[in-house]
Amino acid sequence: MERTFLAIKPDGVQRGLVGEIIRRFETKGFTLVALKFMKVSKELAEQHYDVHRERPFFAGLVEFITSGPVVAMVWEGEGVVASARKIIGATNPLTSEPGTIRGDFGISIGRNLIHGSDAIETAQREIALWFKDDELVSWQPHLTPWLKE
Ligand code: DAT
Ligand code: MG
Repeated sequence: MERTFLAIKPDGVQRGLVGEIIRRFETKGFTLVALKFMKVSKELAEQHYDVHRERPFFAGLVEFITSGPVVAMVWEGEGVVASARKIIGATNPLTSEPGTIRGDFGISIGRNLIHGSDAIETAQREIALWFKDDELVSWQPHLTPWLKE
């Protein structure tokens, strides 16, 4: 089953949006597989954002993501990677569609509330980076027959 990695960034935590953000994935019908509240080390932040290492905003991004606690999560479901990206919205909250998390709650690209994996392969890499195998919980929600035929 397809899985994605999501992380509520320090601004989402500081602004008291943890419940609101998790609710959107939960009520959509995706399945929570793992969740932890944690401070991010510089090493983990740099590995997570490795593809952006040469970008001018890299240092600021690492500083921001390590500046306070985050909520790291794995969610499961058919098409969850692309669907979660839609629920999250475009990278710059100023132009994200209303109805998306970033569109509803943000105004700045450097404070865009949540990370979501951008592809299935990226999700696999990020899940392995942030979670140990025994932190991932496989379970069968009783809701499933009411969500899909
Ligand atoms: P996304 O988080 O939508 O996948 P991304 O992978 O292109 O976006 O960039 C990772 C994060 O880096 C993004 O959430 C916010 C920050 N970022 C991206 N472009 C930026 C820019 N031009 N200035 C400042 N921060 C930026
Ligand atoms: Mg990205």
